[in-house]
Amino acid sequence: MSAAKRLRAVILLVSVILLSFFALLTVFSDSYRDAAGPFDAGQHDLPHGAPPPDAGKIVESAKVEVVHSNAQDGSRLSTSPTSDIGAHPRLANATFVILARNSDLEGVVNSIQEIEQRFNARFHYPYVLSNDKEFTAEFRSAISNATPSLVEFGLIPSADWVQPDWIDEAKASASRAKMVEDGVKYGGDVTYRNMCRFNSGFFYRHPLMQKYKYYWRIEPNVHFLCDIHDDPFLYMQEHDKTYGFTLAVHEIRATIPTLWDTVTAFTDQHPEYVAQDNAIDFISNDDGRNYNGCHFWSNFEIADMDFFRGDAYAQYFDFLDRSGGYYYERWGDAPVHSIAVSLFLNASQLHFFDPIGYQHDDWRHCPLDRAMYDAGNCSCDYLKEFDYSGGSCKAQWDHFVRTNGLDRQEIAVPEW
Ligand SMILES: Nc1nc2c(ncn2[C@@H]2O[C@H](COP(=O)(O)OP(=O)(O)OP(=O)(O)O)[C@@H](O)[C@H]2O)c(=O)[nH]1
Ligand SMILES: [Mg+2]
Repeated sequence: MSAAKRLRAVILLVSVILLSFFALLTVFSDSYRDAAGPFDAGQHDLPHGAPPPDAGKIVESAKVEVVHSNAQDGSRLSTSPTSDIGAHPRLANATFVILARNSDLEGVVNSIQEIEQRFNARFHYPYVLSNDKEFTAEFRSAISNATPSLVEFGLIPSADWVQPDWIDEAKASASRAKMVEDGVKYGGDVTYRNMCRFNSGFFYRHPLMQKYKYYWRIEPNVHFLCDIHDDPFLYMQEHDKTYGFTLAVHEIRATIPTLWDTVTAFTDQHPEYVAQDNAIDFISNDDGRNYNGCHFWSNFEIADMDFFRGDAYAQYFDFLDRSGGYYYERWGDAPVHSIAVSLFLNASQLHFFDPIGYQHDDWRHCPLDRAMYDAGNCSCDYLKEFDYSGGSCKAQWDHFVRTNGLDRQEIAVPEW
């Protein structure tokens, strides 16, 4: 063998060894991440606004070439137009978030399939699923099969989930018994209370959520009734919106007897957190003396976690939590979120997403604008929607928007 041939053979051999080494490394790191599940924190402590670290993986599986943009806040990725599935060219730093039990598997798959079909097959936003118990291998694999996007599964630390030990259990159980007697929905259920507390004050602190700024909350067995052509996250980002909703409803009074008194005790101590142009007139009919029970239905939320991670909300949540109302009553995360965004944000930062057709249980919203109804290929019956029926607060929202001149701003951006 000549010297040149020998050299070529050596180079070939070294290349093969190196390639095998890198292939093994990739397989090992993927399976490590899958097995790690519960909050592999080291991987996730990126600053807010940073692009998802695994974004390459998201689109790689969808055969789209990814280019990290040079945007100053680093919050966007741009994809090349070579996609064979028509990927949207821009992404916000955002994720879907789903809290679920292993027993919710079918419902979660249904919800993911619908949001993929109506929206995410073109956008490829990732998903974060969390659970107070380990997700089973079956759950993980079925969910991962429902979308080509990145899916991460997290275990909720028990301190963020279980009833805190400073709650007086005798008092809490007496209150649960009374609610059961009174027929209050979920009145006797401690895990429901854990869930409401987690969704109020912990989901956005979860290590898997740290790298994201915006989230879109999804629940098992919800329905997306229209095609969503544009990106709601980008809409939020570009129009300085912090909290977006589709349904607004009345709370069950028996679940929140002292919530408003507790909120006003907090705002008396911290008037500096109340925004100048807040939306108090949406949640109160008498200038703040009483809560009217209106809240944005939190099973659908698109929101900016910088708000929840900020001082106002952190202190507000701690104050409410320490009062014990999650367990001595049955405070829901929906009124807790809604009161906070209505008081601590300017009303212009709240947004009603009319084009997003959405259904949870029997309550649904379909676009009120007929043109959107047609353009979105909506599958819902216009006559059956909930917006102006008894339990809805949409009329209060309309009134609030009109009397504060916010409708003019909404009209200025007709696409949403
Ligand atoms: N991991 C976990 N998730 C839960 C638990 N309880 C509720 N969830 C999830 O929390 C979300 C809200 O729970 P739901 O039971 O739908 O509560 P809801 O929407 O107020 O009530 P419904 O009208 O019955 O849907 C759903 O995504 C559930 O899957 C629980 O004990 N563990
Ligand atoms: Mg639900």
